[in-house]
This record gives sequence, structure tokens and C-alpha cells, in this order.
Amino acid sequence: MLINMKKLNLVFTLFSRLILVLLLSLHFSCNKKTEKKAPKKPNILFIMTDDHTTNAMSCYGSNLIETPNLDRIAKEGILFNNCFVNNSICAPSRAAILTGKFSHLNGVTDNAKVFDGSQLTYPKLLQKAGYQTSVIGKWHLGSAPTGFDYWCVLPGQGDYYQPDFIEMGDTIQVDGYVTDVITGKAIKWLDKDRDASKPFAMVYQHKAPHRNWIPAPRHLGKLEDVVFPEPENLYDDYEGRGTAAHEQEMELSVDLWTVWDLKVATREQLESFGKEHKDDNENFQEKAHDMATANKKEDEIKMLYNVFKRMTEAQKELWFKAYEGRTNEFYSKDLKGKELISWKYQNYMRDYLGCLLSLDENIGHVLDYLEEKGELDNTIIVYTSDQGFFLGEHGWFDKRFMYEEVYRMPLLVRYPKTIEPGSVTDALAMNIDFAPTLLDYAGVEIPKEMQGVSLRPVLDNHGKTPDDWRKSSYYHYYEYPSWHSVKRHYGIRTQKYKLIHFYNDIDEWELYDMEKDPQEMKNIYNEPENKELIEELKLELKKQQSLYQDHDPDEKEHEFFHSVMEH
Ligand code: SGN
Ligand code: CA
Repeated sequence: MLINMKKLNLVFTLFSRLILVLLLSLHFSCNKKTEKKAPKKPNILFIMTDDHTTNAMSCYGSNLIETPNLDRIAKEGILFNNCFVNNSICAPSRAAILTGKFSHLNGVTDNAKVFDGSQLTYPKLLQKAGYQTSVIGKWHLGSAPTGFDYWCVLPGQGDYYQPDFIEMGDTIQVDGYVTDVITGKAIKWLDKDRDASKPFAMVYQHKAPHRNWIPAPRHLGKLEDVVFPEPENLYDDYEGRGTAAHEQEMELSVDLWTVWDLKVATREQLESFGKEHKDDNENFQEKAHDMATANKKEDEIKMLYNVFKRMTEAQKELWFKAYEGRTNEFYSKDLKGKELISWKYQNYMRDYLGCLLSLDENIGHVLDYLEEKGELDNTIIVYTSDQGFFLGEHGWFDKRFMYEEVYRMPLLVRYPKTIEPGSVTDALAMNIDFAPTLLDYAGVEIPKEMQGVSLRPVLDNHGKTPDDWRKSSYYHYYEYPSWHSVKRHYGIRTQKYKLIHFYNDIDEWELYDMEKDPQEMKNIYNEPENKELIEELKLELKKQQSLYQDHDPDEKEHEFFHSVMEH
């Protein structure tokens, strides 16, 4: 009996131990499961170029160029037809993207303002949430980047060949072509320098295709024999449009300079300038605006020499081989009027689009890298540009206006976990939405002070526009008087209409029917039958201004708030 009891005890102890082992292993396997299930935060790759219009992207139907790698992002993700900038120049757009706020609240109303880096930005919040953050490439905000574990940025506008960078405070010069160098640095950071145990958020920003549009050495002369289709309104005379359209300084005919912009210069001119100014370290480009008014060939040579002196001997050979024919043609033909505009347009396109060849290639390298490392589908890839650009529409280059070609930004997003490949949307999006959207994907609370909204309801819903989505987008441009002389203005765009008010030294309104007149050739503000429509749109404009805490600086503040309160 005693033995039996002992046996029984032993069996019981063994049994209970077995149960304990079973329970423990169950517990651990459950834990393992939850560990596996805990969603890995997505990586973020924010790609932004400078001055890249949707009209030079084949996924947007361009008839000028093929951009296969950008098209891949669109095909495997979503394309926005109606993404708009808050203020169509560089620093103001970049500051709005970082802060999710309009210019009057983030302080960067024009390119001369210095960004206050102590402000709340989305990279700072991602960093706090455990992301490894970096910014590589064009920055152009005057102050040093904040909120990034690693930063390596171009000073100011940067250079195309053998560019300088400021890397974590130290200035370095790097051999190579700017688009290739930026990509090399981006891939190196992804591959070697980041803490791979954390998700990454990389802000990868190109200088190309910014003025004065210099293609990679391997692409110099590549498009020299191509003849590009001209925009229908290349010879626009601005009839029926207001003072702002008449008085701008961005016409191909007079404001696009032959030497600086179109590289019409002989070897002799550049080399002899170099000899005369051997010890001259002046930064001629910084003085470009003052020179612009003088607009003398000698000054343009000075500016171009600034580019030339950074080139290697081999690059100089490629350069002259590419531009010799163009230079000779210019001097032999003595073109005038429409013929001159047409000639300038073709050569402008050859260089602007030439920059895009290396841009598209390089974006392909980054996509391939992520794919090879198995990170492609776990990375939210955003492609955009700081604003659009005129490619001869209205006879113009540059941006600044609230007109469509420069107000619209490209926006592609790839993230197959929630975004249906091949989606296309007409929903109204704005650059102030980028920060809230990325924070939303990262599971970070969107701060109340950000004025944009998360685009996820559109992105994750096959691009369908939710019923309660915004009905208009708001715009405000301030940089006047300055480069290109575009007068100050603000306005709204709905799906159908665009209402613009030019203020400061003029007081003029413009109204366009975007469905009937997508090229904005006919201002219908003064047509009597539009009276009611204009009243409605002005009311909507006031609502938008009150929503974003903005107003017309020419209006007395109390009058403005009074009128908003009345409605
Ligand atoms: C430079 C350009 C201008 C351009 C501004 C702003 N001139 O000053 O044509 O509008 O940049 O561009 S250049 O002769 O120096 O190239 S932005 O994209 O940075 O806003
Ligand atoms: Ca720009």
C-alpha cells in the first residue's frame, strides 16, 4: 500500500510537471505568434524632385518622354490627378510638406525666408516613434535639417557636376553627377549606415530637373536631334487675361537666356573667361538676379563659367561635342519672333528632359535595391516634386502661378499592403497632406496643429473619393517683387472651377472653367452670367481662408473676420 502511494505520488508529480511543460510551451508558442503578428512598421521612402511637371511623366500621359521607373511606381500603386501645392516655389513647398501647415503659419512664405527648424515636423515625430530618419539631396530651407539621424544636403540650389554637400555640418565636394551622387548616398545609407533593427524613413530629394537643366555627362547631346511637339499655347499673347499674366518675366522669348539656359557658348569664350578670372572665387550664380536685369551676355558667361569650372577635362569634351552644333546654329541663323521661340523651346526641352533620363534611371536603381533586399513591399514609396513647371505652355518656363501646369504636383504612392495597384484618383490632395498621411501609416497620432489631412481614406480605398472629402484646395503665393515677377495671389480650385485674386500692387480677379478650358486661356470672371457662381466661390474662398487661418493681407483684418462670421 505504502509503495503504491509512493508510486501514485510519483505519477502525480510527473503528470503535473508534464502539464506545466505543456502550459509553458503553449505560452511561449502563443507569445511567438503574437510576436510574429505584431505588425512591422512600414518603411518610408519619400522621393521628391525639383520642378518636375506631370507633363514630363509618361504615367501622366506625357507626349514628350518615357519615364519607365516612375511609371512602375504608378502601375504598382496609385496616381493622383489632382494634387496641388500650397505656394508654387521651392522652400515654401518644402516647409509646408515638413510641417503640414501653410506658409503664413510655418514662416516660409518665400525662398528668402529661413526655416525655423525648432518647429514640429513629421520626421521628428517618426524619429520619436522609433524610426531611423535621414535626408539626402536638395534641402533649400536655409537652416540645418532637424529631426534626422543622418543628413547630407546640397548647399542652396546645389551644383550639377562635382557638387558640394553639407554632411552633418561638414562641407565636402563629391565627384560625379548630382543625381547619381545623391542616389549613391541614399543607397549607401540604406545598405550600410542605418540601424537596420529599426524601420527607416528616408527623404531622398533631387536637384534635377531645376534650372539651368544640365543632363548627366552620359546623356549630353542625347536628345539633340529629337523634335518635340509644341504646346498649343506656346505663342500665347495673354489676351483676356490680367496684368499678372502680361507682366510676368518667364517668357521663353526674352527671359530664357541663350548662354546660361541654352548653353550657347564656344569653348574659346569659356576658356578665355577662365584665364582672365583665374583667381576669382566669386559665386556668380548668387548674383544672378541682379545680372538678370542687366541681361548681358558677359554676365551669362560668368554664370556658365561657374558650372564649367567644376567639370573634369573629359566632361568638358562631352559638353562641347554636345553643344557645339547648337551654338553654331544660333549664331548662323539670327532667328527672330516665333522662329526664335520655337528654337528656344526645342533646346530647352532637350536639356530639361535630358535631366530626366538619369533621374528615372536612378529611381529605378533604388527600387531595384529595395526589391533585392526584400524591403520593397514593406516600404511606402512616395514620388512627388516640390511643384510643377511650365514647359512652354503660355510661352513660359518656371512656376509660381496658380495655373494648372505649375500648381499641380505629381503624386504617386506605392504600398501594396493597402494600396490597390493601378489605382488612379481625382480626389483633391495637397502637399500639406503628406505629413499627416505618413504619420497615419506609421501609427503616430497626427498633431492638431497640422492643417493637412491623412490621404489614407483615398489611398486605401482604390482611390475612390469619400463623400465627405474636401471640395476645394487653397493656394497663396507671396514672392513678389522677385525672380520672374509673378504678382502675389491667392485662390481656390474646386473640381470644376478656379478662382484667383491677384493683390498687393493690383486688385484683379480671374475665374476659369477647368472642364471647358483646362489650359486657362479664357478668364470668365467678368461675364455677367457668372455673378452667382462667383458669389458662391468667394464664399468658399473665405471658408478656406478661415479654415487655414489665412486672409488677404491687403484686407483689414476686422472686415475679413466680420464677413466670415456673417455667413
Ligand atoms: C533660381 C532660378 C530661378 C528660379 C529660382 C527658384 N534662376 O533663382 O529661375 O525661379 O531659382 O527656384 S537661376 O538662373 O539661378 O537658375 S526654386 O525651385 O528653388 O523655387
Ligand atoms: Ca522647385
